[in-house]
Amino acid sequence: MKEIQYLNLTTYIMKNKFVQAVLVIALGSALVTSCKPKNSGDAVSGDAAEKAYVAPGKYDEFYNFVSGGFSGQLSVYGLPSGRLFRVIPVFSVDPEKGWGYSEETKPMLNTSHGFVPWDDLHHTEMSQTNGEVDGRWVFGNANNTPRIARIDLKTFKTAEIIELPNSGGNHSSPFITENTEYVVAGTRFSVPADYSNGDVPINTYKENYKGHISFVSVDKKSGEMDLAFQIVTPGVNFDLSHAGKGKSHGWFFFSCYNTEQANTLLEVNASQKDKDFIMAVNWKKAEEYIKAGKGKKQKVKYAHNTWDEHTHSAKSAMKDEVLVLDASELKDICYMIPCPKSPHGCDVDPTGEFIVGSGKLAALIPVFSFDKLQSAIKGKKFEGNYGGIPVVKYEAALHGEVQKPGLGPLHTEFDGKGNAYTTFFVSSEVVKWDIKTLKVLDRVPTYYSVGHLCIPGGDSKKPFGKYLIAYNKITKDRYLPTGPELAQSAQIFDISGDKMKLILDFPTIGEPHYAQAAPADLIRNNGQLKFYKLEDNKHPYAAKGEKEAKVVREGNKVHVYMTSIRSHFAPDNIEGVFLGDEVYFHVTNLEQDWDVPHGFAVKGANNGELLIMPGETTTLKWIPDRVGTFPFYCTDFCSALHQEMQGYIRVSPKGSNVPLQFSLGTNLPATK
Ligand code: CUK
Ligand code: CUA
Repeated sequence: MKEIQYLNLTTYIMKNKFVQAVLVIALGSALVTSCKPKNSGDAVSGDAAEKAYVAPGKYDEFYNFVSGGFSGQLSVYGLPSGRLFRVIPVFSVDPEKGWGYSEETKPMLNTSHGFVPWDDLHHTEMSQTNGEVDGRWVFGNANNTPRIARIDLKTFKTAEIIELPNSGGNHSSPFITENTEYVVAGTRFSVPADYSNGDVPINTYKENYKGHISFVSVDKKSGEMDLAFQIVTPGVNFDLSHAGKGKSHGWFFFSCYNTEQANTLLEVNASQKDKDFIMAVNWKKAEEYIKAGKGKKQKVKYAHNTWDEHTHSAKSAMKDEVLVLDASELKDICYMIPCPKSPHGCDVDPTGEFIVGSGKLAALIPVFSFDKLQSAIKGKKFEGNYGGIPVVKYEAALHGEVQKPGLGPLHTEFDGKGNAYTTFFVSSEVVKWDIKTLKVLDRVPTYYSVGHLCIPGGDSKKPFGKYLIAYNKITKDRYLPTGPELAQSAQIFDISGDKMKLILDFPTIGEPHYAQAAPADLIRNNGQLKFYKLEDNKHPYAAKGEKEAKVVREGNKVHVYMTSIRSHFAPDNIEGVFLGDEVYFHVTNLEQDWDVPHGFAVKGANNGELLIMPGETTTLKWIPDRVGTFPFYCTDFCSALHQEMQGYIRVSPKGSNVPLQFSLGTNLPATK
């Protein structure tokens, strides 16, 4: 589809209400199918590929933290090589690492709905200090059962998950303020608040459905999160957001669509209005109102799960209250800025002056000015209100529009040199433009249908504008086929020169949405943990040496205090377990050296394996389902005699007289 046709089509839709619905559907399917750029075969030229080459044994320049979308995980790649280092389980169970399978990790996935072993992770955001990426934590959002996770970059492990009440679809999340004061979450699906009666006819959306924006505070030292307050808004769909920075520090910007407040066939009914909104939130002001006691206490229920590095265990606490500010009552915390046609990405440039809205159905990119917004608010340049929230006049807040940039703008990142880079889903390209003059400077095709993009530090005050990574939705014909489902992909562009140059593409895990990247040294030298110190191990079932290994019966529960070291378990022969028992293997890895995990698996376990880091204790619950003898073994090739790292557990009928006994290196006395 050509740009000009698209523009005519848009104008036509505007003028002719009768055909509006039908044509919006057509546009919608254009968004889904997208156009394919020409010359997709020979995209990498000359010495370009060399730039992505990182020789064996050499380190990459950047870490890249990439959301896994519907995989619920976070993957860690190196840039520019595109090498995959690790998949960090966050919201989804991962049998490879025992995440959600070991007894210690199960509480991390607890919610007010019980154990939820999956979610949809779209956005990653790294912690910042003074607006710069600081390499301490990376946050991720759960879309489906609203949650925010904090991943510790010393251990590359999920350290905390907090659930969000009053929300449905936590999409506009987890974006942070410039000193990581808050991580925010805007609900994609407005819903009746948890503290109201939700058993209402769906067609009462306008009156009963509400949006909630959550401000989750982050402790400066520990990183621990706390739901500080929420702001209730009219029912709309909050899509994305970014914090102000520098001069706009203290503000947050949220894109919202479906300001039509439709609750059916949104592809038509939520595309009626010429403009939706970007909601500007003065969170400093909101903080003042909270301090002044203006927040209403509301009864809700949400889980807060934390990981303790000393007990190697998670705790889940259920909370029951939240403070809510009403945006329609407190007139100076929220302002709506009109933004053309279903805005998606909402991005703030490194100076904090420019706010970019990307209307999925718009044929231009509006860029708003923070200074102009401030004087518009002061001068009350409003055009009425939306559900009690003042609507600032479009022109009064507008810096300008990028004309004819491409089709279907989604997301924008910055290089710190005055340039913005926007992805276009429909026209499958990344477009570089000048933030001040709004002139298009360069465009490159992507293969195909790019969603998010990432420049290391690209949404902070200090971008490292050397590489740009585009995350694509469709890879038809790019890789060897793998049946009906094909890999999504990332493509790395060198953006150090005037023109963007493709240097590498590689398939990704799950569906990548947003990603963050930071200089490798920042994370490598942040005090990376190499192993857990045994003397600090406070796990209640730890065995800190083979002498402490034992098997203890408590009713029908059998606790095995087991140790693992190259290349045996202690104990490795266990008898006196009966059908109907619940067996808990608490395995402590006695190694005190980097990179020597041991694994543990037992036949018939309806469970994952354990993968136990040096100095750590981890528990596998096993309920034997039959009488017999069952082997267990180490799953991680830990030494030349790894295959010797094994043992047996004997299960006897209930009521049999086999005594509980265990051994290592000696034979147990024979019992019938
Ligand atoms: S969304 Cu994925 S392409 Cu969920 Cu951030 Cu825009
Ligand atoms: Cu321990 Cu293999």
